[in-house]
Amino acid sequence: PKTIRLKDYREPPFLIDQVDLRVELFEDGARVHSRLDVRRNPSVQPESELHLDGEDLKLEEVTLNGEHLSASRYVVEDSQLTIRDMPDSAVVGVVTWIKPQENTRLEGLYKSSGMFCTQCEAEGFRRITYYLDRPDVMARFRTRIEADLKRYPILLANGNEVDRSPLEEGRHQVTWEDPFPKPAYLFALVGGDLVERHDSFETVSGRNVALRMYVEPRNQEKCDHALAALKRAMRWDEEVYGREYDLDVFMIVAVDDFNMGAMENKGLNIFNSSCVLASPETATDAIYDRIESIVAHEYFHNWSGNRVTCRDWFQLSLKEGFTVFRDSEYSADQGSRTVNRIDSVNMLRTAQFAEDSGPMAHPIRPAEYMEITNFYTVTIYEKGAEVVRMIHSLLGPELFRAGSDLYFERHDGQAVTTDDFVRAMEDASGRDLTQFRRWYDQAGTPELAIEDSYDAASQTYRLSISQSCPPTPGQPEKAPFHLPFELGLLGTDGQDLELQLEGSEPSGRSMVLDITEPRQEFVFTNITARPVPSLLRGFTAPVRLRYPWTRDQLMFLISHDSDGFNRWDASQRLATDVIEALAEGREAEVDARLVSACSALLKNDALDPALVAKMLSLPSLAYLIELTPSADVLKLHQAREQVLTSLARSLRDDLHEVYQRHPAPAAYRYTSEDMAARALRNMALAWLLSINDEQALKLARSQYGQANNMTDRLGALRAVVNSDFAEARQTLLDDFYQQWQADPQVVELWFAVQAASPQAGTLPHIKALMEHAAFDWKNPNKVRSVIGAFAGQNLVNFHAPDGSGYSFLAEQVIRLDPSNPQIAARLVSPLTRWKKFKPETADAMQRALREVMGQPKLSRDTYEIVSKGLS
Ligand code: BAL
Ligand code: ZN
Repeated sequence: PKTIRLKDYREPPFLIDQVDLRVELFEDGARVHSRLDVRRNPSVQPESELHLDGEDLKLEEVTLNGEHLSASRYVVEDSQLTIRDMPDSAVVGVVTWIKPQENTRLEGLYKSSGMFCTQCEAEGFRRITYYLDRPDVMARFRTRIEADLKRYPILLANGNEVDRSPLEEGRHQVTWEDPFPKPAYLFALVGGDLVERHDSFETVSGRNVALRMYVEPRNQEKCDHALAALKRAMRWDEEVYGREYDLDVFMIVAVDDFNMGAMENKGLNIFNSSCVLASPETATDAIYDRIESIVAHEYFHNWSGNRVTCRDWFQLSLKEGFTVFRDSEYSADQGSRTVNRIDSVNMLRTAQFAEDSGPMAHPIRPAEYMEITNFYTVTIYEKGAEVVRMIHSLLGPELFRAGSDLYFERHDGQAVTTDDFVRAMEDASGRDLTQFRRWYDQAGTPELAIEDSYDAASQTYRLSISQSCPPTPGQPEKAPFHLPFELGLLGTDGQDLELQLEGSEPSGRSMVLDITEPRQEFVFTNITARPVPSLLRGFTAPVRLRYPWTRDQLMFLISHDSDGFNRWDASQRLATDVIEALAEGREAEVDARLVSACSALLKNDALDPALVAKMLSLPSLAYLIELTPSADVLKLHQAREQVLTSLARSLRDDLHEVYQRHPAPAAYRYTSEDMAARALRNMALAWLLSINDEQALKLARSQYGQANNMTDRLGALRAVVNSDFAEARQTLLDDFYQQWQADPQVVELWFAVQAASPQAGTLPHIKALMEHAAFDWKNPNKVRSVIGAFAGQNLVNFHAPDGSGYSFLAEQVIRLDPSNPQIAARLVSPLTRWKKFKPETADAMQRALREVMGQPKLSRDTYEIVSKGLS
């Protein structure tokens, strides 16, 4: 496969102003009639040939200004249609025949549970018709869809509906017009027998927007949460960013078979069912939160992505990083800001740091790719959001808002670059972000090493911060980054000290330092005793932080830090330190200080219970592996289990007390308060079942039976499944399936609980799940909930010492690759992390990768990941 490079970017030689599509949907295929108003791009060197992208299309007709083109005027190749002697402007007509029914890649137009739907980002539109399928070609679309009226009463496309009429033979047509020029990746079309849920929203300027959600009839009770979240997000974007919605209608469609979470098509967002449908009985709190943030994310794209879009796919983080930052701030404003930040950072430090230290490490603006769908990564999204967050911290909220206003105003209707975004921030703020731009083209996670000293005589405290960044593929050396670093200093009473840098005015009790040099020193004055530093408060930069806190200092921060995030971080560092010491055999017993810290947390009524639950959660095995240079998974797992069971034994009474103190209310409410109570209750249950506590088993059975919501039901089920109570495990699993087998989303939870269980998740069991009637190779959610959950969450079984987990995964990837390469490429990535593990493990992982690599006809998607994984 060919490597595509940013440095080769050229403006398109032709532009398209208007697209008229007529899409005829049939049971054996679809015919697409397209008319493109094409003109030569005046700002580039003229080319005589027009090259249109196309894949898996059967070309039926080509016309130029309505005249049939003779065979000598055009050439059809594998992935393009070339028209020779193209005039300066012309209407290009193309008719293609496609087979949505056979489209298992789920890119372009396909069928899912009887409905037609599309996914065009990044390069799916070329699987519908021949087109200049690149984001810098923006056109106005008019879309006429024709289909059988009975089977497909609902026909949707982007924009506003402008016409509908019956046709012969029981068919009908609906025509849509989108007044906003857009790239083809934002095109969407839906045809199906769906029910419609209505709502409405009055914008800040008083315009009424019809909100409509389209779902299969069985899901009509599951729309309330998404619609409520949508309205909250619309209001928030007006208030926080001054962004108003711009069409008369905003539509959401839920689809069962979907490669991603959702897609921001203009005016017609299409969602994976699992990211939009919820009822208290079927969705957990985590799913409610996920829906809240994804609905907001897709809606926010209307400005950050659609009105202002990307020039090319190297700029993907322009819209994704910014939009993730926007949605995470939105979520923070809905519930607990601290807990929200903890969740984001936890995922960043576990998944993104791992990616950034592996073979697929890439800057948030990559320089090259083979297959762009491989770059919808935690780096582009989550690290991209952290980079925007740093701009926000460096500029402050007012100047950041001025920058975003300028960006939207300056670039509305354009396809632009990350550099345009940074320039708008600079121009609005007067700040120089030249050095800061390195975040866009240097990969890798910077490391900050902190040293300090206290001088009692002069009452000064000296802090030195050194930064470095390890090499990443193609980037052996890194220049220093510019980053904001927030800190506080705790006095002996646990209070934040007044901070005053030598030669400066006092600057409050928490301050943000500008870090730009390889090494910088800061001297704080009037410090009367050696303080405990609280560093990188709120995680102001995506870096690894090294400072030799003692366990006593961490205990002190856990009890006193005024920064909630750092309180949590201290709890994680303490637990990590204890687990690592056990895993390495440096200590044999669990440090009593950890037990006493947890005991104090369990009894603490003053702290937000949601924060308490987070602080009590032990670092995940994935995170522990990420921190360890040559990880021995089994040893880390055993050490972590030893800590868990020892805590549960020592704190048994406290845990029972916590469980009783947080009873389930009569009705489910999606509030921070109730979610925190559920989190604590279910954590206590899981801990108690980890020591096979008989009384807890009774509680779990009764919670499972009486729960009025899926968080509690699944919490009880998971705790039992992960315990040694084999009989109860089977009884509850059988009961759960009996009760919920008709609901695919709940069945996915049922699969995932088993596939991720360190107990039940042995390979034969996983294989049995794949033979289950409810498993479906064509449905990405099912594949993810069994194979993905096994390889991504069941680390102790996936990394079984005999290597069986690796060859199993290789086998599944090989099987999936021909039908859905996007999913196959995602699934294979855990194997590419082999450098993290001890040598025998690393060898076995590479062998599995080579097995995949040895397959003839590997997709471009999987080839890129595996070949980079082996290098
Ligand atoms: N643009 C792909 C899905 C999303 O990030 O919203
Ligand atoms: Zn997005």
